[in-house]
Amino acid sequence: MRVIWNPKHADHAAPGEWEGGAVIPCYEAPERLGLIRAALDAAGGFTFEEPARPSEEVLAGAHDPAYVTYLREASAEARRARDPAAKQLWPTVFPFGPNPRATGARALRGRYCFDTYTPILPGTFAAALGGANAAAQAADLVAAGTERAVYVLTRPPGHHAEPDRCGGYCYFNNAAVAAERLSKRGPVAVLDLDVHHGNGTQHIFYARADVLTVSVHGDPAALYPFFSGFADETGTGTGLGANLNLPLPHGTGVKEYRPALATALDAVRRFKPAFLVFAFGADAHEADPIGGFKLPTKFYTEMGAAVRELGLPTVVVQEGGYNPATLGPCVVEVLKGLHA
Ligand code: Q9C
Ligand code: ZN
Repeated sequence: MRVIWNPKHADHAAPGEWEGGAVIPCYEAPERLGLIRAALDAAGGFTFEEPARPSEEVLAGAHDPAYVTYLREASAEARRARDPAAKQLWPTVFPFGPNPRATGARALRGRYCFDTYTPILPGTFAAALGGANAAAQAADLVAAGTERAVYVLTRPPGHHAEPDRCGGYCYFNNAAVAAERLSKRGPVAVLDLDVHHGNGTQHIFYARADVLTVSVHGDPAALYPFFSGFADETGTGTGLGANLNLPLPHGTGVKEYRPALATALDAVRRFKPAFLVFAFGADAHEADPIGGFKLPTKFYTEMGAAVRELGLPTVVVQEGGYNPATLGPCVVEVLKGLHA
């Protein structure tokens, strides 16, 4: 299986995340990518490629130009700073509502972000753009029909990134970049099986009838991202009916997950897409430190095989997964099931 990986990923390495009044070690760390790559190497059958020269053009349709400019300039500002504290840009105040006069540097940090897990560092823009380009390249390979499934090995992840906001460790929505690109050639379904709701992907395509978004995740009443992912969010305008959320309670195991996955796959089949984007997170695993679900490693083979059954040309995009011991094995299992 061909793997497009993001060679710029380590340019973004957050010093920590701001949780409950303290900075704690960051779950989303560069070692994640190395662990996945080592596991795929050990499993065998995977070839690794870098995307061609990164371009901002791949972001069109997924992100607002003003947000792209902000992220580029904020990363440059962090790079130029001499004081170490000024090399990390953290939001402290979030908007009360839209205010076009809120244009100061400190206002923009809150304007273009929605939580305290997603600082902007000197290399954030380059790392995020590398991931978006990896996703675009994978989409092009799958669209060309030469590959049935391509895996995008990247971090930081993407599915929480909104059209104009970073959050949840995410800056550019890699899955949305792939889906937008594929949508030029036919209807696309995005299936998101990260344990957290893919709010960014949902919102990017919320009014579109040609891109179905389906997400199975922890009930946002109790799990991040809290403000979206509820079952009654079904799309808007011509996109009404083209979003499906399947929230499941804390503690969900295989018995509860399997029927939800079947419902998600049925919705994808009924939509009759030409392409699938599979936003894959390993954080529904029983050993994940932040997910709260109870899926064992062996279920990931079944998950991959169930997705394979759809018989669709597929771009798999890496999202979350935060247990260093189980992340690699989960990815190997899901890709084995998908490709077997
Ligand atoms: N102290 C993804 O999986 N909340 N993002 C963490 C832990 C943020 C997860 C709380 C979780 C974001 C791509
Ligand atoms: Zn997640």
